[in-house]
Amino acid sequence: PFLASLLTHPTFIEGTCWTTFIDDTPELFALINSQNRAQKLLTYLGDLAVNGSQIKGQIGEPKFKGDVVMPTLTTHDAKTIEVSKPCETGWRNIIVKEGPAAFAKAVRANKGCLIMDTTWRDAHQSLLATRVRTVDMLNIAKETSHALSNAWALECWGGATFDVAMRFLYEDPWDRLRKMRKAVPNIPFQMLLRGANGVAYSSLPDNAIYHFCEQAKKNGVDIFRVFDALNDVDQLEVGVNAVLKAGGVAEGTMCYSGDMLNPKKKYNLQYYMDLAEKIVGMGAHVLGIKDMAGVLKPRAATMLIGELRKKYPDMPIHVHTHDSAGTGVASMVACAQAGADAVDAATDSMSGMTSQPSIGAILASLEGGEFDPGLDGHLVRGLDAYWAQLRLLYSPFEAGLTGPDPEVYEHEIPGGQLTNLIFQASQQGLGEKWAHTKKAYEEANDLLGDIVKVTPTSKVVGDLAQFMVSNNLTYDDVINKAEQLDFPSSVLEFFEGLMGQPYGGFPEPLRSNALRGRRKMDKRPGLYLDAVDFDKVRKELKEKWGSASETDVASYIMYPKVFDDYKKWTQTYGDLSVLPTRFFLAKPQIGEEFHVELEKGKVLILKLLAVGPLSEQTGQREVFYEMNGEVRQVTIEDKH
Ligand code: 3PY
Ligand code: ZN
Repeated sequence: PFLASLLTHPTFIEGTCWTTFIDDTPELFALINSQNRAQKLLTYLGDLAVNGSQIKGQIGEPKFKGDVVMPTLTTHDAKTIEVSKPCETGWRNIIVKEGPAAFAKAVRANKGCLIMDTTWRDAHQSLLATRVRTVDMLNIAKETSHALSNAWALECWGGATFDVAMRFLYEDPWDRLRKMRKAVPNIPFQMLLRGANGVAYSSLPDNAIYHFCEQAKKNGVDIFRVFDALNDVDQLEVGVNAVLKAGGVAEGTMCYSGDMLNPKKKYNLQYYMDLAEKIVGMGAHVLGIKDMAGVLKPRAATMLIGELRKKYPDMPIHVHTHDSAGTGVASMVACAQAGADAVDAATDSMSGMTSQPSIGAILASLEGGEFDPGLDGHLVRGLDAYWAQLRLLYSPFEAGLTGPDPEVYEHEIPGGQLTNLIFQASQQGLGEKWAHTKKAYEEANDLLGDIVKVTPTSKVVGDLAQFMVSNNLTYDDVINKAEQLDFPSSVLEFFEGLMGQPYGGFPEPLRSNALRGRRKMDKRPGLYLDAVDFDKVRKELKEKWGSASETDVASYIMYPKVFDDYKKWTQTYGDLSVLPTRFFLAKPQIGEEFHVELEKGKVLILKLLAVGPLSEQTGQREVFYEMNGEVRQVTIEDKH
């Protein structure tokens, strides 16, 4: 019917030029577009039916097979919340109307300790390989805007979500941001920015970071947690300045490492106090403390936050942790009591272990007291009823964590990386090899000079550890044979200075012996990099893909190859961010009906009818789907 309407359209018959035709007949063009999208979607669904999921990291099918039941939100005094529209009250209004400094002042004046919910970013980055898709955030967005209306923020963007969205989920991270923003107008959105590395794994030219922050602010980010993986203040300052220029709330952050309570350790109270002074001096609006491995013990938290609070009475303090050792709730409660303005937590079913501590547990611990976060535990539990189902929907990405790992105090592996390493080790039986990996990680860290470990430096330590395990190298072997060893590239990049300067300097002679004549940067890499030529990038993208939005430009600068692969993929399969996750990860039952809303009001009703036999000649199969009542057929190569 579509082709018939096209061929009989008067403009087409008259043979008027095609572009005028598109301009003058938008309804028909929209039809072509949606027919195209539908066809691409069918190609994806057909491929999934024949070849199974090609999503990297997926093992098996979701445990959750039914329809997700949406929660009813009921307050502690049994009132049901009407969620057809998003809530409009929240801390974001202050940021929007009065700006970052007023926000900082207002949160300081607030008596309780606010909560940032990390469910949409770090929780799934730490537990489910960052695989939670846009559609699943959007489906609970309105409810979230109500239940968490008094939250400090939703951490929902940046960190690994940026590249994983494109690389593994074939989604545009900017599109995710815009859609979430529309659905949650009231709660500040917070992102994680890796200082001069942006959301990449090593430094970019300064103007790329400025451009990125400008786009992030324009598209919906309010608060930027800016850190540097070595606590290198020069690297950190690039990010903070870019956020200030973009008009965002700058949360200048120090990464907490080691054990402040142990006098033999490198990073002591004085180290953090000196660092805080520099961060405050940069003009950051908020002081962030990022305990990426979950090694900030409650007593250390009391001491650190207490000292910072005394020295900086006007500066909001926001603390992040991971619950790897099982002490997350105790530490965050200690932070609240010592004067922190906000602490991080995740929805209960997405909390604990390598994720953030449970929001319900923190609320229960602070409820009714001086530092009550001001959230209704009943509403928060309502949201969790949704996430409990989603956790099962994403079961193919579970790492199989079973309990806390207090050994984290020794190996100091950050949450997300710990999950990855446990997962890899569990594939090999989690036996002796896992114990070896943890030990090797500790030794690799010592070899590199006991560095701060978080993306990207945690990868350097992890790569060196794996290199030692697979080549049977001891600590002494690495030192003694450095001149002959073929070190992993991340280790060489670190030694070159591409990730900034470590506190206390690089380990010598290991650095020189490993680099063997490669360059050594002793200042921040941005000073050596050529500025990005934005016009050139825009032109290149237009030539390749026909268009170049400013957010495309930003994605391409961060991840050129990942962006190109993502674009290629969407040419074949279209934008699949709208496809419900169960049908993105696995084929439906034969005859099972499901709906996809391609765009507002344009719903496809789909049903898998049959997968045909393998054709010996072509190696292909026919897949039959019913789409809005019509039988459609796609031919798919069988890759088995
Ligand atoms: C990231 O950089 O993605 C992190 O989550 C670091 O903790
Ligand atoms: Zn984290």
